[in-house]
Amino acid sequence: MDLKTLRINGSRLQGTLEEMARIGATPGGGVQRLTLSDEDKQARDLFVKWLEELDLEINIDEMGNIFGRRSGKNNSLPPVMSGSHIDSQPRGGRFDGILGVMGPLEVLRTLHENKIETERPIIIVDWTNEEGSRFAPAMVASGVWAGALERDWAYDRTDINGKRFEDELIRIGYKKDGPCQKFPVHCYYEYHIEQGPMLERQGKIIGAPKGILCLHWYDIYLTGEANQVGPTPMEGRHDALCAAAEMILKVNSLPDRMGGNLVATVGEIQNNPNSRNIIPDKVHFTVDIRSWDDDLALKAWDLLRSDIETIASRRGCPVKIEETWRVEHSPFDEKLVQRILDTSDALGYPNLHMVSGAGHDASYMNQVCPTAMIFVPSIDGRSHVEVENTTWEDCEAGANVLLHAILQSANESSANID
Ligand code: HGY
Ligand code: MN
Ligand code: MN
Repeated sequence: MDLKTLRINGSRLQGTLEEMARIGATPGGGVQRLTLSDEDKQARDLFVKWLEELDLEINIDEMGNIFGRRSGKNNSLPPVMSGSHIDSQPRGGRFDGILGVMGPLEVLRTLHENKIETERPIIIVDWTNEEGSRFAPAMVASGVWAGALERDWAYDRTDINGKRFEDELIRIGYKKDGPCQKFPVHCYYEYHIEQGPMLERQGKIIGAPKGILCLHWYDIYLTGEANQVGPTPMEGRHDALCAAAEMILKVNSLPDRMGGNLVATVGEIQNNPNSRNIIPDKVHFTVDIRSWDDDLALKAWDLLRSDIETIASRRGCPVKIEETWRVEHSPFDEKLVQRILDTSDALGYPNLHMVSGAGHDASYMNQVCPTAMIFVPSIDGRSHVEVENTTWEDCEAGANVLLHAILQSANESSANID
């Protein structure tokens, strides 16, 4: 058969995405499949069942990463790999992550039913805990696999209720024996929604990011002095929430003060005792700083850190700062990115060379092998929300690009990307 005419089955891809969206479905039309939750387990079990139907060799490792391997004609060659994450944000969307797992699944189903053999083996992967919302940081399991993070450090991470990562992994039955260690991979493709407004604004269907911003995460813990709000004079209070409020505005003004392309956000806060008639004495909040320029992000943190220390001492609220996680910016393999653009052109999909502001497991895969991503538009640029949406036509288009990028890579015998 002329492989050029091969296309994925768009309605079957839609069916798998709709079936996955029913797992952890939220009233607002999104999903909640927090890492290592019962919903994550349910979706993983379904994914494994679908892999079994394709006679793939299934391996699950000690971080719960799920690999499905399709043999090639020459199994001594390093495989082509493609995957993403099944876990979601709280009240997240029906496409973030899962499209990057259902997309390669649809590719493998298409190759399977057309009995197409490739030179190289192909591996599909679901990475545990990409989101980092329940257990910080993000991309922790691809980070351990890539050798960038320590497994036991990840195992000891706890959620807001003090539950340990490892215990939850065991509870859902996905802590297996396979070592979470990198092995040779020819190249890695990750298919994702674009999580921004660029593609839609420019009327493009396919995005090919040149890479991913650096992500730096910090945790700030403030201690004040609780007291009755009525009789306690304003003068001399040690109000941890007011200290946090001043600091949060310093985070928000950081990009302007740094004058560069940088984003800085406080997304999570806990305030205790959180009673309207007690002055707060314990506050925790998170800081997320991202930039294409790692040094700019580090300089921004230096400035913010001194802001935090100044405010904390002026308000008499001792502060504990945790430098929780940093992953450098990830410039992808230019030839592989070009392959995405050329394949999109060949398939007639308008495309855009861009940057990814969202983090992905591809950040760590980029430290192991040539890596590239395929984006399709998020309607109104919205993601990490229940209204996250992408048209089925665009989902199909992106999966066709993924199909042909994987075919090209899986049929190149030389170690170099042609
Ligand atoms: O934080 C991110 O950008 C990703 O969704 N984990
Ligand atoms: Mn994602
Ligand atoms: Mn996400």
